[in-house]
Amino acid sequence: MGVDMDFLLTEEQKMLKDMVSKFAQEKIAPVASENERNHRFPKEIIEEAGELGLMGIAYPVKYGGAGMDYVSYFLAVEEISRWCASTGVIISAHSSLACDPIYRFGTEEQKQKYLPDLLSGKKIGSFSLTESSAGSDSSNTRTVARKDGKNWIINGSKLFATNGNEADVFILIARTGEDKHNLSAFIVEKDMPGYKIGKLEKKLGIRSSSTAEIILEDVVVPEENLLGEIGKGFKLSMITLDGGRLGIASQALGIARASIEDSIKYSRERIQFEQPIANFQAIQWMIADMWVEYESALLLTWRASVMKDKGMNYSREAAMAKLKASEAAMFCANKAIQIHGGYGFTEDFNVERYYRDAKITELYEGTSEIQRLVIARSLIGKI
Ligand code: COS
Repeated sequence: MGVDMDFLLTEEQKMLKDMVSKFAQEKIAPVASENERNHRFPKEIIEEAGELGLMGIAYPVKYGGAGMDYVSYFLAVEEISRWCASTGVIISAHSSLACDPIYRFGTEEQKQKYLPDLLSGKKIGSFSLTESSAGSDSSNTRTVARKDGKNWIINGSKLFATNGNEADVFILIARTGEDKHNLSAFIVEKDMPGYKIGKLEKKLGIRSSSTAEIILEDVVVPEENLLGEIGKGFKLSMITLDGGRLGIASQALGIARASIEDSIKYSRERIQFEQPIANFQAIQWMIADMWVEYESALLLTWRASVMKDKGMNYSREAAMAKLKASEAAMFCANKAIQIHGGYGFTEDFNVERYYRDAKITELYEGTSEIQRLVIARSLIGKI
């Protein structure tokens, strides 16, 4: 099904989109459901994605990236999520939440040291901000980093780290001062002493991606691994999450599109009352509404992506895109099951997976309530 907005793309963006779509249909689609059911991380797919340049699309060639723009990257996340939302978030968390802060805030040495392996997919990245008492309220971070000679010693624990179980490199946020927002970011490697993976979450959806607890017991981090300035880790996280939210918006768009495309196919094939159910207005209206939701979210995501490419402030626009796209994904996945009827409730069709996967997009990288708060504050001001 042609997407009506392709005319806005450059030739390079179209080529990338086609290449990713082909890769996703050939390599990801056939194994997506089985991997998801078995909570299996798609290691070989991520390796191949790395070889194709998909783990570092929007980063300069000199650090091992593909040298393309953010619009291209978000298009790729949507194409992949169309077939497997777990793979979509693995790539998005790696690229937006781990590579982006290193590229944006890192020293030249840090970029040279970490980016080539991350952008080529040889290593996987993760971002550890959330804690048991610091979910929406990120600045309530309890994990503490204290300076000891030429090292930082970090103690605490983190929750819900996407890619946590497979990642080699973590962007870790810890408290470095009393003031509520006095947090700092560190580049932590999984082999650093005192670093441990804790509980792996069993989730409703996106089960091929890992969601891990991270335990930090006197982890020794060399001082050169401080990322950005001391005490500026909260802002670094918020800026990083602005980009991450566009990754999740793109993932949600992929789920919405999958729901629509599968529904159209099914409604053309399913015969009831001696005709395809696509003949019924009840079905047609659902599909029309799904498409309007999808394209509204696509336009918002597109605008914010272009703003990111232009170096503009796009916090509000990213929040709007994520809010709308996650609601579109939920709406479309719900309708997709309705159109599939009882079959949609079984594992014989993919729509039950889309429905389970869609829900997380309203939760992670800022709940829908946090997106509304960001949007409202930017309009009204902080009261
Ligand atoms: N870009 C740049 N700076 C930002 C920013 C952004 N997107 N968001 C906030 N800041 C800055 C503010 O400008 C403020 O700076 P000054 O102290 O210089 O004025 C500082 O950060 C503190 O901001 P604020 O007072 O708004 O912080 P709050 O503690 O009230 O938190 C929310 C704001 C709730 C919006 C923030 O904590 C948030 O986004 N929470 C959700 C976190 C999240 O998405 N978690 C998901 C898990 S991540 S895997």
